[in-house]
Amino acid sequence: MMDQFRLDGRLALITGANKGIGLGIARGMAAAGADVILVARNRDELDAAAGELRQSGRRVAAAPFDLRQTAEIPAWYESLVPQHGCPDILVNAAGITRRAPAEELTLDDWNETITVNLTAVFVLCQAFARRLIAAGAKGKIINIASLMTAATRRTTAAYTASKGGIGQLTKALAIDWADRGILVNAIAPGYIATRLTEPLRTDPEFDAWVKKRTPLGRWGTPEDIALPAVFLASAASDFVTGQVIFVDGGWLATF
Ligand code: GCO
Repeated sequence: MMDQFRLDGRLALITGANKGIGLGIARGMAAAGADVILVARNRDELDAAAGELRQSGRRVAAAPFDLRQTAEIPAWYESLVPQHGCPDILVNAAGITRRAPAEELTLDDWNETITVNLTAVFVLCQAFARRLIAAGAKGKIINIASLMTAATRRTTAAYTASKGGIGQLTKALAIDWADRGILVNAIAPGYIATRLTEPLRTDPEFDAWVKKRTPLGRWGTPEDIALPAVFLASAASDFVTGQVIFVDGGWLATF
């Protein structure tokens, strides 16, 4: 029964895998037996992550790519398959934020945030699903949403809109692809200690607020997200699709 949580023989493509939540999930999936394809813009960081993960004994590939180039995603994805095989797990963990009061947010910052956090996720899900549908194969998609899929705070309009979209896109794709055996879910992290939140953690007032506002009293870690992701990638979640699972330390359970 517990082997249902294993990922042996699976191939996971993970974006944002050079750091933070994406790297944490890559570590968890490799430990559960999956081979992994790591995707990020920064080639040096990606190579370092791949080098570390190869110690797990799994096949690990580094596939540098700039997800802002959304029109190039289909051809890039197709180029990976002959080299590495056809992924049956997709983790969309890449994400950016451009914090500013809504009245000051530039159109470029809005567009870049929506492009990376939402449009690229849709296009990559489409490329992933097309391959599996053509092969009559099943698969699992895990999108990384956010507390801001359900709530928000000042200066985060673009990020909040993108993560709200991720919550609903997850459900839409789950319903479109349920009859193809492609299950689509999202993990919505609370405040996690990553590079993206570093400016907030180093702000003593913000740090104290997060620790007070989070019922479990701490910032989350990428490892807190890794095992829920392994669960959603594994056979243990074969009746779970279209769900947004909040891994937020209890944040949204209280006011
Ligand atoms: C912020 C943070 C949040 C977190 C996370 C919370 O500016 O408040 O960056 O957006 O990154 O998404 O779930």
